[in-house]
Amino acid sequence: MSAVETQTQMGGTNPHANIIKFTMLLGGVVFLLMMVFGLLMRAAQGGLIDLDPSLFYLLLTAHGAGMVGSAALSGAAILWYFCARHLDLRGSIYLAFLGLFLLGVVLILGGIFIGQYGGAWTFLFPLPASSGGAWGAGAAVSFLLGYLLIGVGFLLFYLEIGLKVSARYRGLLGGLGWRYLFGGASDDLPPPTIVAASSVLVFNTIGIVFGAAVIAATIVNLLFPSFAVDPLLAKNATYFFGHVFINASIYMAVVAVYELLPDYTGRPWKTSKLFVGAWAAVVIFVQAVYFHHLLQDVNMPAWTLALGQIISYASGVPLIGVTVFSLLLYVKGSGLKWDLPISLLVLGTVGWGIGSIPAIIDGMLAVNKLMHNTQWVPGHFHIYLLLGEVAMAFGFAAWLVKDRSQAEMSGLDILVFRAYTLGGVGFVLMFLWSGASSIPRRWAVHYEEWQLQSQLASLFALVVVLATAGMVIRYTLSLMRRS
Ligand code: HEM
Ligand SMILES: [Cu+2]
Repeated sequence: MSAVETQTQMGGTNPHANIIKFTMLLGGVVFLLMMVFGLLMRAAQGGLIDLDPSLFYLLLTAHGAGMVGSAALSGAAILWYFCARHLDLRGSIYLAFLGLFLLGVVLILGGIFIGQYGGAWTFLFPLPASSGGAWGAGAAVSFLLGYLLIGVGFLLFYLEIGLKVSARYRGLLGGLGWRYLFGGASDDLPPPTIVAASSVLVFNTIGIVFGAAVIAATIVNLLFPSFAVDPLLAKNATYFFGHVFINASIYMAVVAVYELLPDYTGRPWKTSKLFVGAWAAVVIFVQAVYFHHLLQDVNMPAWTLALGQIISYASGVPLIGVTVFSLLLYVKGSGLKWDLPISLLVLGTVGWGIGSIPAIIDGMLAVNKLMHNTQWVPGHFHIYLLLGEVAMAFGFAAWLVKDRSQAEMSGLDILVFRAYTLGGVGFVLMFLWSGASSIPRRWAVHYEEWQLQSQLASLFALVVVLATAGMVIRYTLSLMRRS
């Protein structure tokens, strides 16, 4: 064990604790604000409020980019915090990452709310350039430059983890644990956190590089329209990036479960062959399955669509299976005392697992033809984000400020947890029901026959917003009390 390991694992303080606490505050506040935007959109679809359609698309863009951004930021903070238990990471790199991230956010917000860019977080070419007069090229450039800065920040972030993993575990292969899979010795095996970190840094770095390439090309095209971009190629790169990036946020956050559950159950989460194998499968498949975003593109070669269908979502299944199953085994009979952090972490893991089911369904060609542009799609990803990544992030945040002398869950904590869970479940079910009723996604205005689902969903969303506000306030108060 290195000095860092002994110091931090034996209850000492994590050298990055303060900046991570600040990051989680930032992430929590943005999650809350973006949820309010979501509530406004859903209420408008339900005819409960009057929202100008052009404003709806600004909110939709901000909601998508803000939520994905906060998920990535909170996931990264979790990963950094726990990697620092095993590696000697440089705080200055994290500061540079956070600085670039915030600068990116400013450019994105400026592009949306000052420049009126409303082309959705997926910036699908040629939409940024063909606004029909709704926004100018400058707004789209600002939005895309913001993404680019965030991407550069992430590359720095992963480079630092990659360097330190390589130095400590004899190369990245050592960190991934792949030698062990093929008969290598089991001594000096990396802990689960390092296996996860190494895997995510490999596929997310590749994803970000593709994203940066297409963003750079789009920016050049916006400034010099004669510079042609192949739309199908751009779509491939964009969805490769988007798919990998949002998945990476969950794969980073789940590290909190590997590291914190043992505190509660007294049973360490071990690196097994199955565990290493499941993560190895993720590294390959999470990249290979982005084709499921192109099932509607008839001009794609048939084999790519077949691939998208066959391995579709099989990418996540081994890992989700292993993680959810192990979690249940660890919890069962361990006599663990439930508090808010561990309840949220378990909810996040189970929500992530459940959310993969409607995703697999949508990954089937026959279903996709029918469901793809319906609210079935936001239905499935709100399960593994709202009830997955975000629950894990709030669980981790609550653990950061946990009062070690108080083991019981207060009445208020129970109320907040139940409201978040039940509100969240109701909210996502309304999306799935809407999708099954063929209600399209991304429509600012809904027919009256479609409005019941949105109205009920707005009610559930309000409950989620209130519960989340409760968690953010609780976190802020605990932070203030401790300092
Ligand atoms: C109270 C919580 C939330 C509410 C009320 C809400 C509401 C909405 C609504 C109404 C839409 C548009 C649906 C449509 O296409 O017709 C949407 C889309 C979306 N939401 Fe949420 N949402 C919530 C939480 C989240 C969370 C936690 C995340 C991720 C961490 C998230 C990520 C997204 C994304 C990526 C989109 C797609 C945007 C697009 O189509 O361009 N949402 N949400
Ligand atoms: Cu995908």
